[in-house]
Amino acid sequence: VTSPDPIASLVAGVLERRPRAVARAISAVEDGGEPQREVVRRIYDRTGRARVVGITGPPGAGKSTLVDRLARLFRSRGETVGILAVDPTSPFTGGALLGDRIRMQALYTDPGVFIRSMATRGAMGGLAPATRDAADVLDAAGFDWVLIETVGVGQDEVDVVRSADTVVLVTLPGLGDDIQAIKAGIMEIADVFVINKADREGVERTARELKLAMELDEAGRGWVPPILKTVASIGRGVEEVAEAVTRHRAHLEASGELAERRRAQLRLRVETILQRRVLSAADRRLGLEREVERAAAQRLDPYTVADAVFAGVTNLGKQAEVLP
Ligand SMILES: Nc1nc2c(ncn2[C@@H]2O[C@H](COP(=O)(O)OP(=O)(O)O)[C@@H](O)[C@H]2O)c(=O)[nH]1
Ligand SMILES: [Mg+2]
Repeated sequence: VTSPDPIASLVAGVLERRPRAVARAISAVEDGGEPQREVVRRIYDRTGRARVVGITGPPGAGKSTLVDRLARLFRSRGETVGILAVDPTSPFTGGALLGDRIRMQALYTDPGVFIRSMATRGAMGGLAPATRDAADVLDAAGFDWVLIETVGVGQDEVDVVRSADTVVLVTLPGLGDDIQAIKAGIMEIADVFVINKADREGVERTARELKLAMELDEAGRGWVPPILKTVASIGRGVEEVAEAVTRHRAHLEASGELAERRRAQLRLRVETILQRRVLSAADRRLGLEREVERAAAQRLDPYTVADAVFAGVTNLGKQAEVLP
């Protein structure tokens, strides 16, 4: 890099939607530290325009296939699409059949599409923050849509999905008990339900089960999540999914809920950054591990130890020495 301010040229490239700059900016937010913060600081006022959609559900449900179909549909309307894949079993990361990868390859050559798989390990500031920041990068780059694919398990993944304006839960017929598993955490935040592989048996039953599970927490939502059936592999029902997502966005805007969600998202991000920063300061600067060992030897209670460590962190903060 020849520029005296590498982040500035990187950010300029992002705003011009240059693929290499977008890719490098996303690497920067994955690597953590000052570059991560600086990239987000400088692009943030250019974000907020993209429609951010989280696509979640169990492995093999057809999320990648649906994302692929949605991307094609949006492109056929002249809209641009950024895709973030957080799923380690995703074709983007080489987990699936060769055919899928070849299919995705066609999209790679289209400058209106940017596809990136997030490192599920090694994001220094955490996977969820890195993914949200990457979505910001795509948003600032002017992509009309940001599609985030992720398997819906674990707190990290739930946090990723929470940073979307619209959450699409993709499931498949015959999940049975798995619906109970999905329920924990994701079900409550799904805005659109998709039963993919509707070419298989058991679609109606799964639809009934979903509807039952949903009705329990439907009250007062103001938005009744539609249950759609798709055969993503041949594109059937994909227009309806796009339509539902668009309708949901309109609902968010009309009801004022969009601003509310964005506030909640910001809060979640700030909380995550704070948690990590306090822990990291305690760990790296105050020798948390050593403290714990000493406390264990002296049989100190956890509150006393936490008080002492927290006092140390507060002190670091006063000295403006809080860590990345
Ligand atoms: N029968 C059937 N197969 C599908 C459908 N959608 C996707 N598949 C296949 O299911 C497999 C898993 O799909 P994939 O999109 O990778 O699922 P993901 O793990 O949720 O991303 C792939 O072999 C797809 O070709 C569908 O609607 N019907
Ligand atoms: Mg996938």
